[in-house]
Amino acid sequence: MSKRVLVIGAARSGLAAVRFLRKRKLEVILTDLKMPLDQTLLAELEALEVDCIWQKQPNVSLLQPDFIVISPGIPLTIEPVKVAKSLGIAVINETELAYHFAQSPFIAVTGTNGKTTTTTLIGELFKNNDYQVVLGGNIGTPLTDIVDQLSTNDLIVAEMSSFQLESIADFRPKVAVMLNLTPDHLDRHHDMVEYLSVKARIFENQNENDFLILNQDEPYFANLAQKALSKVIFFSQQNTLLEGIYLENDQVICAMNGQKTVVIKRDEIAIKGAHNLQNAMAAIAVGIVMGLTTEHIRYVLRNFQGVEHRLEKVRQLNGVTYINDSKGTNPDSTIKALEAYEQPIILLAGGKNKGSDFTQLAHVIKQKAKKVILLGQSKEEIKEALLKIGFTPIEIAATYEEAVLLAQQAAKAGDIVLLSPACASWDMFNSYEERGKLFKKLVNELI
Ligand code: UMA
Repeated sequence: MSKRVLVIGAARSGLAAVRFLRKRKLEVILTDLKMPLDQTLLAELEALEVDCIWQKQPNVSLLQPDFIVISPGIPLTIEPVKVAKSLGIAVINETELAYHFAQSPFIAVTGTNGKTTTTTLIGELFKNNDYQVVLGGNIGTPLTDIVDQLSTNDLIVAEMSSFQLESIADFRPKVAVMLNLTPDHLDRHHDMVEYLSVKARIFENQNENDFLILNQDEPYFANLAQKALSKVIFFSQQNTLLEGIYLENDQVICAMNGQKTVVIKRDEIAIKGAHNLQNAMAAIAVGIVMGLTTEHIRYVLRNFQGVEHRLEKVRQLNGVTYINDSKGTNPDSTIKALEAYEQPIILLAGGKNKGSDFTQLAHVIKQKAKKVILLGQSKEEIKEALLKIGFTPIEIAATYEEAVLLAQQAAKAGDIVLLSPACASWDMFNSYEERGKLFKKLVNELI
């Protein structure tokens, strides 16, 4: 008898899971609290013979699925998951599903910030290197969309969010990377202890044949190495290491198996800023443990220009540079963006707060920004944090159109207009990509 799977969430992850499961002839029930408006999608689901339950939570006791695939954005506290757990029904996510069917090894990257840049950079390292390499996961492409294209000789580089790691079971990457940890998603994970323990699941199934690349400068990671069965490779901007990747006289050094090699000079790395050095060092460690030459790694690092929506230069107009950092979805990420520039900054911020506190961000804004334009659900909260420390050049905008015009009016030649919201996009958009694309469109229309 064919297995029956309940897929919860009919957006990117859920729909990919549905197509993947139907391809394997499993019976699928798809549910979502919203009914899709896209008629082509509804017709496709009908053609795929998927049973759909819209606009209510599914009754798991009644449906009796063999297992559930839940979308990452849905918290595990919803009633159907509670019922499933009480009935002993496994709840996994689509990454875990992809993992079960994948023949290729996984390199998995997690951390609060820098995941997308590091994942993309690792992808670049392995391109043209006899591997077929694909990127997926939190970066936007569901992993079930790509696993079938690859063989045992290829590589999957997966960006893994805490939401995805929360519902893995057997997921075991050949190389796991942990970049950093700062407060984020605390509306779902409650506190930093829980957030760290979810992130640390990335290496829970690894064994001595696998690698864990760990940022030694991250205080939250201090006790993780001893919990890992895999071989731990540290990287550090602060300490000299007997083994690992570290910085010495502004050069990135790789110390491995008793040998010390200069990988690259810091200023040769095309992506700038201390946070990008962290990303580059993690990627170097991955390249080294996977057998790439330092010459090749150096070549890629000299040429890699970064990713869309992350400190992305949109345009220069009348001497003002417009930067899209829509991927700055938590305060720490926006702090890093502000710190990356020396010029006066007009900051566009605000969106859906994920349980963050804006006090530290307010202090950095006071040092780095000449004006802040606030939008979205969290605008009053950020305004309050700024006023509390005496920063007053604040304007509130109702729309992105208004915010971009206000920024243009306030900017003088030599200034930076920076969109780095410090919040999720979900109050006004479906994704940070949609938010970034609108910002870029509006900036490109300015005269
Ligand atoms: N829904 C229900 N029941 C509920 C709650 C929601 O049915 O109780 C439905 C919603 O109506 C909606 C769907 O669930 O239709 C949304 O699912 P989702 O939020 O998981 O969205 P997807 O489009 O499937 O995107 C997900 C990831 N989203 C999140 O983790 C929030 C994407 O990460 C990822 O790229 C994609 O899968 C493909 O793997 C985005 C993200 O914002 C980039 N990630 C967070 C971040 O980076 O901070 C973690």
